[in-house]
Amino acid sequence: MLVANKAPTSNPHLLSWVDEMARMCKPDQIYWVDGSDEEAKRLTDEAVAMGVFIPLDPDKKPNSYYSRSNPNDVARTEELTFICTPTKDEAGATNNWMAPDDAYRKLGEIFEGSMKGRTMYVIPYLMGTPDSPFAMLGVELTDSIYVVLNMRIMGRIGAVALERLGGSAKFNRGLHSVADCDPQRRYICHFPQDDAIWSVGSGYGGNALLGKKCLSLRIASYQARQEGWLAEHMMLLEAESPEGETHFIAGAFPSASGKTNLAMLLPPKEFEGWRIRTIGDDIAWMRVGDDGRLYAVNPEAGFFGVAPGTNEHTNPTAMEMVSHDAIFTNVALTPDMDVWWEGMDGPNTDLVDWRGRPWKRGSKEPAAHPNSRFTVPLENNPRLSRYATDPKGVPISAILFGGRRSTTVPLVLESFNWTHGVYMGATAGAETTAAITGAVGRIRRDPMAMLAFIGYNAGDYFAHWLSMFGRMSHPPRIFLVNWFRKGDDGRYLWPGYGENMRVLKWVIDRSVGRAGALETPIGYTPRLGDLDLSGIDASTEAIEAALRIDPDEWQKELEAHGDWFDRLGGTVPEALRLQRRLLIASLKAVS
Ligand code: OXD
Ligand code: MN
Repeated sequence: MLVANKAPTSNPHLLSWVDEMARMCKPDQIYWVDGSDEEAKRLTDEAVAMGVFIPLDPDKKPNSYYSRSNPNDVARTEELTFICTPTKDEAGATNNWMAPDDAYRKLGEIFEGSMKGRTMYVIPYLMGTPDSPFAMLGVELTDSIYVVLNMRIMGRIGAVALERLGGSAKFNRGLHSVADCDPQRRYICHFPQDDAIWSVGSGYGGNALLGKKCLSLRIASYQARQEGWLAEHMMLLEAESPEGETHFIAGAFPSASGKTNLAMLLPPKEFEGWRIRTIGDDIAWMRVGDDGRLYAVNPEAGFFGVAPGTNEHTNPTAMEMVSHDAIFTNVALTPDMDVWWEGMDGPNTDLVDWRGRPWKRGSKEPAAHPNSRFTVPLENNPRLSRYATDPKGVPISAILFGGRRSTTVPLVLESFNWTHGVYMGATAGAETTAAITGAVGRIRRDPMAMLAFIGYNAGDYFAHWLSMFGRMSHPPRIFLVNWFRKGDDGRYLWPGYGENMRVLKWVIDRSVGRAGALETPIGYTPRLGDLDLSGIDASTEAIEAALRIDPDEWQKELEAHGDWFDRLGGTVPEALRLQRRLLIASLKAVS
């Protein structure tokens, strides 16, 4: 086997593992990634020469590249994602399960010789900053140059990770090969007990950038339970008031429900002097600090955001962020080598769509794939919080659990206490859309927005959340929010986007005990007068309807929570089952 460059480490654990994997995958050569700018330039030129990257117009999008994936490989494949624990019970009802030996054997057959004719890149990486006690170390072996160039943005790669690793054997072992990109031979397997990930047959983001969903959520959530912390699918933001008071808020929302937009919110003009700054848009790791508060870091070094729908109205910060030093995947290309996606103005000319076919305005099919993405470094965000890379993290004042519900769930509901807050997260859900198979309008329960990312049994995960209360002297308040409720006419009741600032302010004020609320049998809601609604472009009736709690709808909702818990089985904590019965009884008592 050719050696493209000399291994920059003498760590025997790492060297022998790389050797073993290379003997199975049989790449033509092995290349150790050092993470330098010089290397990034060289690999980018190589990606262009290979046709993996197409350079965009340097005046319109400086230092930016365009990439297309295989049309059969455009999204995370939850049905092909497995948690490989010795017993099925450890993986629980929400995960696909395979026995570790079976998984190693089955995937080993696909990995065998899968890198012939290709380079195996060795990417040592850190999630979290090098000086952070939170940081996690992984090494990803991949045959995809696209993965190397994206991991370079999403993690901290190369020398910085090797330095932190030293001679230790403790690092996540991630093996990835696009192989023949055959959906029939595509598996994303996690081995929590071995601290290992094997992903084969996909080159797409969440399946292939192993530091992201695989390590930072699935493997990390498993380790977090053992070590007493939380690894969550949450955005993180800093809110600074005109008086200079700062609060940090974490929010879990199902995929494609506006987490990125919330993390980059621009307050409406009535909130002059308020500043919302981004810490992260997808993942939060949270630990209890010495002062008994919950501290969060964003382990990622970049944003891997959904492009369609992003525009000057929904997210001006993101538009600025993607104007340079960006990688675009599966969006549409303009004739003058710029990018376009649905939700942007225009297009004023014909385009080339995400599959490389000519596309005309008015065409029925979208020009950009609905899950097309941009990848940019954190620093591209003009409103990045100065705490975004703080090694010890930021103290969280409030946690939001978001749903995506056209009925029942009010705009915002504060929990009575931690247990009730965990209950809200555990039962949150999103209505299925046409993009997800199954009946449209059905509720897909997505606990803490972690359905696809809990690396172990969901009931045990709830128990872990409940147990965190005992570690904190100053726990954050927990709120359920829903920006998506609709009126009888099918229109959204709440204007959303920047206007969500009005809800954030109430949440902050509640967390320091200076805002009023109405106590209902299922939680606290703001009365109209408790929200700052000055200048809002929505009718009083619509806002009242957005806040309304309908006892009949809630009786049905609480029944449905029971079905959900039954589906999860015996590990659902008794405290949550009793919480449900208490809510039902309280509601009945007043109706
Ligand atoms: C993501 C997702 O890619 O949640 O962030 O699907
Ligand atoms: Mn996500």
